[in-house]
Amino acid sequence: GDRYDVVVIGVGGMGSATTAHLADRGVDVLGLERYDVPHARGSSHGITRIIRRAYYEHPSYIPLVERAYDLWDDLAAETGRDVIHRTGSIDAGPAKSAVFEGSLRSCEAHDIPHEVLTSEQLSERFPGYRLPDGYRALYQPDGGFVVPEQSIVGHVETAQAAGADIRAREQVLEWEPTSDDGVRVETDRGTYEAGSMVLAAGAWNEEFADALEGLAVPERQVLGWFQPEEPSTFEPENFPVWNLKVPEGRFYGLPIYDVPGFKIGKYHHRDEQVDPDEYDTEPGLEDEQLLRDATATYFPDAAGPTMRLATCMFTNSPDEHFILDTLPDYPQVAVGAGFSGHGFKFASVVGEILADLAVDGETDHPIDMFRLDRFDE
Ligand code: PYC
Repeated sequence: GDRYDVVVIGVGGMGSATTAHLADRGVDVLGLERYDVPHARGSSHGITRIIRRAYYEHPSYIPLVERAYDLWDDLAAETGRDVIHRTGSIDAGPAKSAVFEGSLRSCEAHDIPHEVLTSEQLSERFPGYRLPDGYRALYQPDGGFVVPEQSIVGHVETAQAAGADIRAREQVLEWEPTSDDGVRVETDRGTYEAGSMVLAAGAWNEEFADALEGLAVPERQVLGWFQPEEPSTFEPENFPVWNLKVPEGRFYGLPIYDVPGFKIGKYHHRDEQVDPDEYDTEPGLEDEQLLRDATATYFPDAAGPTMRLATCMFTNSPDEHFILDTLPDYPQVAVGAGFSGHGFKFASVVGEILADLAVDGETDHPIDMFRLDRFDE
């Protein structure tokens, strides 16, 4: 079979960025994608994906998101593609909620510009929001969204221009280590050998490494777009992206962009763990109602007719923090997994980290928190 320096399994958000970084370094890289480039069966579609510096999940993400912003700007400049938009971001909830308090803590720890608004001040400034009295909202002006399909195509074009081979509709069946500490990868079309390998297969990662068993669990999600009464209220200039903790759960949403509707989703939508090849990709009425109810309560002017619904997947790790590492038994295999519903914004920097791990076995980026050994008993 053919020989490469690195084979990347999965050419979605993370894998496409990885191929671009590797090719840019002069590494001979093959990217293998089971479906299309891009496709809508995984976790790298849906037209808009939130990016935010106010990282309530943990301050350790902030150095990575800062680098991700720079790399998204570089990709936009290099390709001329519509990759990133800045709308500002809102992280809101009761004054004592992890979403609000966590984002405030992260901004304070890293000197990130921000403002704290009451529910009333928020609605005055951005009239689309109607939060309960007593809630707090952190506004961070650099928040916004990344356009996933454009990002993937941009990274693939960049990779190809630097000599990468990218192949869609080619399914990896299995891989094995070789006696020279490389890998052999068998697909439904051929066999390849390489010095190292990157697992960037999203919801399919678990199939390729015993060490990931139970640590990267696919979950069905649903996105909804509803027509606002007055569209301008929900256009990017007037409506920051948001994360919101309310009694019904944790929701997120984005302004109108490319679909004639306000976009909303709920984290862990209906808690449905799924097989990525078998799940119901068709949204149903129950899915829609859950998103419509939250829209009617907290964004009443956006709760008009349904414009679009889509499913996608989270791939959850046990602590909902990322997995970025090499495999314990196979240092020639780098893994990006378990992004737990908040990874896409980092794809540009994850590509850089996985390229580092594939070439050098290590990275200068601060990834200690994301190592696999945190799950060891
Ligand atoms: O990280 O802000 C986020 C996000 C929105 C939807 C899923 N994750």
